[in-house]
This record gives sequence, structure tokens and C-alpha cells, in this order.
Amino acid sequence: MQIDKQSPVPIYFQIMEQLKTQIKNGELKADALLPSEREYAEQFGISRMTVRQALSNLVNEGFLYRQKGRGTFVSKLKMEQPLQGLTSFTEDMRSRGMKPGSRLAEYQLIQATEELSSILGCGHQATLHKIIRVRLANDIPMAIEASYIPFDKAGKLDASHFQSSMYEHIEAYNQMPISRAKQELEPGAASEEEAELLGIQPGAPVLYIKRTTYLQDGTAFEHVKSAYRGDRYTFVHYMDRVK
Ligand code: 16G
Repeated sequence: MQIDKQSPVPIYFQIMEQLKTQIKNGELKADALLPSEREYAEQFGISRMTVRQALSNLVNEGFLYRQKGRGTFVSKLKMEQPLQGLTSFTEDMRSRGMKPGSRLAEYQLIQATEELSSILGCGHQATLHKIIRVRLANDIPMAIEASYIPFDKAGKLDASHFQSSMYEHIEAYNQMPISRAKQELEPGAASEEEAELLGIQPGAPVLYIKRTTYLQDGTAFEHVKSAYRGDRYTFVHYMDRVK
């Protein structure tokens, strides 16, 4: 790592950028222990405050994590998400020991378009909840989900529903388990708006997933269009050899 003290670019920012590059290109491996603030400060002849600012920002952006009394470590950047097995975002994050969260970007009641009513098998012009949420893992944006849910499958929704698991609510409301889903995956590039919500650069790779999910009685209760961060996800599918 090299610091240019004459540069107009603030030193903490130079450190951040260089550490990010080393993490992204694998020079710094997941779970590697970083030198201490004091060591960095001595190495570059800068103040510990400056080093702390750079490291704290990288912790907030999810590139590093801290362990009390042990030091600062490199985060595992990519999450492996199995493609088989129907799970909710909340369950996925909890099974990884991460804190699931949501930020509501948009909510409104709309009338089903022709396309949505045929996908959801609901009456023409049925009332749907349109919910756009940014899904967070340990407060870091991972994906945007735009879901369309027939009003009669969810009832009235308020802020508390948007902050917690929609699947849990749907199963309780309908007194019926969720049973299956159909999913389509397509690569893409983040639009300006998506980039803003996800905290990435416009044009950065995203994976678009469309999912229609059904209750045990065979009726569809949601159609979701989501955009997953390409720099944070690896989708994994296990398969058996067939001839
Ligand atoms: C997953 C689903 C999404 C569903 C959400 C419910 C995909 C592509 N999407 O993120 O369709 O609405 O889980 O999560 O996997 P929740 O119960 O935590 O609200």
C-alpha cells in the first residue's frame, strides 16, 4: 500500500480505496487479520485517527468486521446462496448468523395489470400491495425486492410488516404453509436508481430474479422482481448427473 501525502485525495480515502482493491482482487483473503491501527499509523507516518476513520468506514461498508479484543478482519464479500430450497431472505440471513433488515423504498396499493393478474391468477384489477424493499444484511444493502401481493393474501399491511418477514406473515395470515416457487434469473447492469438504493456504481453487475411463490393450496401469493448485487452473491446449484 502506498500513501501520497501531497495528493488532494484525503489520506483516509486513499487507504480505503487500496484496501478495497486488495480485498476485491483477493490479495487480502476473507477472515485475514489486518495490521493494527498503530502498525498502519507507524508504517505510513500518519495519525491513528486517520487509520481509524478508514477502517471504520470499511466496517460500515461491509468490507471489514471487528472482533472485540482480537482486531479487524476482512469480510467474506460474497454470499453463497443455494438456488434449490425455498427460503425467505430473513431465514437466509439468520442461517448465516447475520442480522436481516429492510428499508422501505416504496409502498402503494395498486390495481393488478393484465400481466400481474395472469401471473398471480387473481381477478382482473384485483387490489395488490406493491412493496419495494431494500434488503439488508448487517445493515448492508444486498438486494432490492419489488413484490406484488394480492390484498386478500396479506390483509392490511403497516410499517411493522415491512420490517419483518413477509413469508412469516403470509403463512400466519393464510393459516397455510408456503410450498413452492418458480424462479427466473437474468444478469443485468444496475440502473441509476438501483445503484443508488444498493450503494453501488450505476452499471455494476446485478442478477435479476423473478419469483412467483405459491401456497400449499396451489394459489400464488407473490410475484417478486429483485435485483441482487453481483459483487455480494454467488448463486450455487447442486445437481445430480443425468443421462
Ligand atoms: C426472498 C425472495 C422473495 C421473498 C422474500 C421474503 C428471492 C429471489 N426472493 O428474498 O421473493 O419475498 O425472500 O423474505 O429469493 P422475508 O420473509 O424475509 O420478507
